[in-house]
This record gives sequence, C-alpha cells and structure tokens, in this order.
Amino acid sequence: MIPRILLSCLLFAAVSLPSRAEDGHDLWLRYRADPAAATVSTLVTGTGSPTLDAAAAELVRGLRNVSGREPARAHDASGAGALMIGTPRSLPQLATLSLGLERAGSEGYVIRRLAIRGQTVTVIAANSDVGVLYGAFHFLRLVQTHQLADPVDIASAPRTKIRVLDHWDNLDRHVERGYAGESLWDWHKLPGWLDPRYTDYARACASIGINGAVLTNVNANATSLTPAYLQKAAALAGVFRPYGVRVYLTARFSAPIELGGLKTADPLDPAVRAWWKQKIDEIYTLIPDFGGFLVKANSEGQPGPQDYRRTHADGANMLAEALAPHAGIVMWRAFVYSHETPTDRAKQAYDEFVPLDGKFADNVLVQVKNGAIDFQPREPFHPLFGAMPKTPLMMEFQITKEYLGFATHLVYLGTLFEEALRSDTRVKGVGSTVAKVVDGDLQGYKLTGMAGVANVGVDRNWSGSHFDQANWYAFGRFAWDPEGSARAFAEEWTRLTFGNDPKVVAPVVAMMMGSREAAVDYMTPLGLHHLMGTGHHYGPAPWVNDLGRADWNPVYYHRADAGGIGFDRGPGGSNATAQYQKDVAAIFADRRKTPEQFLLWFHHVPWDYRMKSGRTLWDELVIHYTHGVQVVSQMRGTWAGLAPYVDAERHAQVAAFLAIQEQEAQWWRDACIAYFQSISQRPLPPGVTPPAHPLEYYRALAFPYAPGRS
Ligand code: GCW
Repeated sequence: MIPRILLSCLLFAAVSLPSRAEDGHDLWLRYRADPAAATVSTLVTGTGSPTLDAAAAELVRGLRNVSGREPARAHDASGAGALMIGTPRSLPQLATLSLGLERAGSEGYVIRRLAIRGQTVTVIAANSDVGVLYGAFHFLRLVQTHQLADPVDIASAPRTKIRVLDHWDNLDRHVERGYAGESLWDWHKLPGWLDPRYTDYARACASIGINGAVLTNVNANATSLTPAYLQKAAALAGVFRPYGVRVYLTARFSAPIELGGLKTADPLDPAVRAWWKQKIDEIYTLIPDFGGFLVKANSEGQPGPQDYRRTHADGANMLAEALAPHAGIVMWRAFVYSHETPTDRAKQAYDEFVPLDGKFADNVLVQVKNGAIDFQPREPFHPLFGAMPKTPLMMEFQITKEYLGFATHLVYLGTLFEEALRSDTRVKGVGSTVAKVVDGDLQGYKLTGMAGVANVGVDRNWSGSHFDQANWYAFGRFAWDPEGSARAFAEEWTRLTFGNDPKVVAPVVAMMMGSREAAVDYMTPLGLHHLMGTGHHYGPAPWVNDLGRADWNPVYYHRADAGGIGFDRGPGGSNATAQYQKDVAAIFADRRKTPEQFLLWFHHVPWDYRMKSGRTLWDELVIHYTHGVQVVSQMRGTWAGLAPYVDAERHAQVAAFLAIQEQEAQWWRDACIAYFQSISQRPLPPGVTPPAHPLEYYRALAFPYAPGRS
C-alpha cells in the first residue's frame, strides 16, 4: 500500500507539473498560467441561454487557467474587479449604463471599463447573445496578450455577415486538398457519437467570429442530402448552435435525379423545383437554423443548370426560392471554366457571370476566388470584384495550402489575404478596394460574406502544422474585418500561441510576414502560375504538356519559348486585362507599368528584357528563385535560435518542418531553373549555384500517394 504522505506528494506533483502537452491541440485558446495577465474577481451574469452560458463557461475556463483563480459568480455587480457580461435583456443593469451599444450592431460587442458605485468594473455587452460570446473571446484575447490597459472602451462589429469555412470533406472522410488528416466529421458514428472535438471546433470558430461551416465538399455527393445524413448534419448543428456556427451543405445539382428518381434536374422543370422545395423543407424540420447551400455547378465535371441550357442564375434562383421562406441562402460559386470555351481560362468566370448581374435572387451570393485562375501563390485580384454591382460577391480564400507547400511549409497567408483585399478595383475611383466590395460598402450589397476553404482535420494540432493554425486564425479575423492588418493578426496569434516574450514575438512575426513572399519566389516568381505537379499539385512540374485539356498543363500558363516567357493577357493577347476597370486595365496592359510581381501573368516577355533592377528577366527570375530558398534557410536559423524560448515539443516539429521546406524550396528552385534554362538557353548569373541535378532527374520524380488528392 502506498503511504498516505507519499500519495499526497504524488498527487501534488501530478497537479503541479505542466500536465498539458504542447501538441498544438489547444490552438490559440491555450489559456496558460500567466502571472502578468489581468484578473477578474467576480463574473456577473444575468439570465442564461446556451450561447450566454457558453460565453460564461469560456471566461471561467480561460480566467481560471490564466490567473490560477476561478472567478466568483454573481448576478449583480459587486466589488472591484468584477466582469459583467450580457445583453440589456439578459442583464437589465446593463441598460442603465452608457455603453454606446449601438456601435456593436447586431453581432458585435462593446468592452468597457467603468465605475459603478465607486468600484471599477469591466463590461462585455452586446445586442445579441452571440455578440456577448464574441466579446468574451475578445476579452480573453486581450487578457492573454496583455492589451487590457486603461481606459478600456472597445467596440467591434463584423463587417461581413456570412463568415464561413468551406470543408472540402467527403463522406468517406477523405478531405480534398486536406493535409491535416481525415475529416473531423465522423459521419459513420454520427449522430450517436458526438466527438468532443466538434465542440472545440465550434469554440475555435466562434473565437475568431466564424459563423458558418459548410460541412461537405463542393465536389458534392447527393448522399449528404439523404435522411440518414441529414440527421448526422443535424447532430453537428446541435453542437455548433450555442457557438453561433450555422451548418450549410453543398447541393449536388443532379440530386433530384440521383435521389428523387426524376428524369431531369432542369431548374425550370416544376417537378424538379418541387423536389428541392420538399427537400429543403425536410432539412429545416431537422435543422431549423440551417444556413443554406454552397454550389459548384458546371465546373470541373460537376452537373449544373447549363446541362439544360439554363443559366447559373436559373440554377441558383431555383434553390434560393425554396430556401427564402426559411431565411436560407445560396452561395453559388463563380469558379467555372469550360473545355468547350477556347478562351483564356482566366477570362471565363467574368464572361459568364457579368451578363447575369442583377438576375440573381436576393438571397444568393456569388462566391468568387481571390484570383481568376485558382488559389495560386500569387494572383492579381479577380476581375469580377467591382464588376457585379447588383450581385453580392463573397470572397473565397483557400486556407488549406494546396498550392503553398501543403502542411509542412511555413507560409502565413495573412499577407496573401491582405494583398487581395487591399487591391484597388478603382470602379468608383481610387480606394475602391476589394475589401470594400466584399463588405458591401462600395456597392451597397445587403448580403456580404467571406469563405475560407478549411485546413482542419483530425490531426492532433488540427491544421497539420503549428503555423498553419495561424492561417485559420487570420482568415477569421479578416472575415470579421476585411480591412484588418496581416501583421496585427500575426502578432495576436503569435502571442496567443507562443506567449508574449518579445524575444519570440518579434522574430516569429517577422518570419510569418516574409514567408509567403519566399514561397512565391521559390515556386512561381514574377507572375508565373500553375507550375505544380499533376493531380496532387505537389512540387514543381513546369514541363507538363500532355494532359487532356490545354488549360490543365503548366506549359499553357508559362508559355516559355526561345523568345521569352509569360502569358500575354494584354490587348495583343487574350485581352483579359480589358476585364478590369479602365485605369487598372491600362496598367496591366502595359508591361512597363505592370507591377513586376504580375509581369508574367499579363505579358510574354523576352528573356533579355531589362527589369527595374537593371538585370535581364532571365537573371531576375533565377535571382528570385534563389532568394526564396535563402529566406527559408534564414527562417530555419531564426527558429533554431528560439529553442530556449519555445517548448521542446513544438520547437522540434516546426524545426523539422522547416528542414523539409528548405529541401522542397530547393527542389522547386532547381527543377524550375533546370527546366526554364533548357528553353532560355541562357547561362546562370555569376555566382549562382546551378541546380543539383539534371532536368531529367526532376522530371522522373513521381508521388503517387501525395495527400489531398481530388
Ligand atoms: O483548386 C481546384 C482544386 C480542386 C477543387 C477546385 C474547386 C474542390 O484542385 O480540388 O475542387 O479547385 O475549387 O472547385
């Protein structure tokens, strides 16, 4: 028998040792003990609701862990250091205070510190329960990042209404373009088993303002609309509901045929319309707050209204009409390109959708990728932004790094999001940014939204790597505020994830801020795009020229020949530049005015063309490729120097991943230089190391089991 004294020693050791593994599972909601953080003596709450209770529970959990002391609970402000949370309805005392609650709008919050009966109290107030929840998470962020300095008077309201994660998750749990393990949704065990991760997922989403999850892949499977699967989706909706996260599904356009036994899915056919109406009514009996549908139609083999010579608007409006009585919406994707259309793929979405402006029902948003090709490391902004004033366009970003090194490369996407959102469409003069299109400010959209293709899976750290969590985080923060700052979000995330020590924060933020430019350099510098391996999109394959459709081949995009390299999209070429507002078009159409980062996107340029640096294009290309690798080597060095300040577990994984990234960056650089040199026939600039292997070596590499395949 263990002596009692020893037992209590053991118990003490068990509770006092750092028992929480630093495996990344806690995301940015780590709530580690911090003697320097602000404390709360009493948490004051009024009448509860599932959402208000979730807010209170999160505050108790966070404050208890950070300060080591559980706040007392009360229903009336009492004593200094109290924290009151609620809406004027749940906590009537709040109605008597001058909080400026109109600033919070319907979903935002106010955080104020003020004196009540001579005692200083802090208030988190909102006009809705979910606003209180968002305020609670923001308060915890302020506590953990030491930003609660007096006076406190913060008001924040989301600038977009629909802030969703799009999960490209299949019912067999394979995640298309997913690099973080299988799908979180354990369809087979739903609805009976509710994995606690579902709650943690909802907490993470709510903490950054995400209010919707599209559960299923846009390459849709009609089975997700069968009664059995709707029950499963309803179970998830039940878990997410207190956190303000609504469930959406993808609608396979041919479902009336596949599930309903109809002969057609023609959106103007009365029987088809009746089928969808009945299906949608059925969904709402199970999920009363169902958000609606996301639809990929007539794109990459998906069925759609054009199969029946109907338009995208006909298809979207059919679903919208049935969803409208339930306040549901349709997010209809503009990612379309057709092999029957011989024009430049970059032009096709604009050509198809602009004529439909004004033809969509009020509860339809058209979801547009940030660029006109496909989530490349860098693309100019999509010309649809600004071009459809009568149709709400929502932004679609890709958080999962299909084209940016999968899970292992450290590539912070905040700067990509920021670059896209700050792009100036000029449709209403200078300052008509994409952010202002998306948040409705510019063209008066009533519905607004932002979608991010999710990067989460069952991996212990959710996103496949510690730093990939930052991309989920930054997406949510930008969806809340499209004019937010990538640097500010990187700093917040770093403090929440690795602590407030300036010795860590400054170098980590610097690494993050430079990381995406490095990836552009070692993969696709100067406007190059779509050079990746076939199918899995892993690694470089600029030589590929034998795929079924011209626009699946990298050679279609880079067009390198003895004379030069790049895709002529100016007036003498595909004239895609004409799809932009005229001042923007004039810049992109002129190779001297085009920013060099987009040069080869818009122009076919001679190898000996003089760049702004004075170097030839060929030399500049090689220098960019080389520089990208150098930056990754520097990131490795920086990270190695952080070993004393970061826990061993996370430090080791990031270090290992950076080593992989360095090798793969070198591979990208070497393979691309070897290939382009075989065409340019130019020597490398002096002092530049030649590729490690001959071109044939790179061409022969094969990766049949690369993850995330479609
Ligand atoms: O980027 C491409 C991906 C496909 C994806 C498609 C889309 C879901 O390679 O995997 O399909 O875009 O966005 O629809």
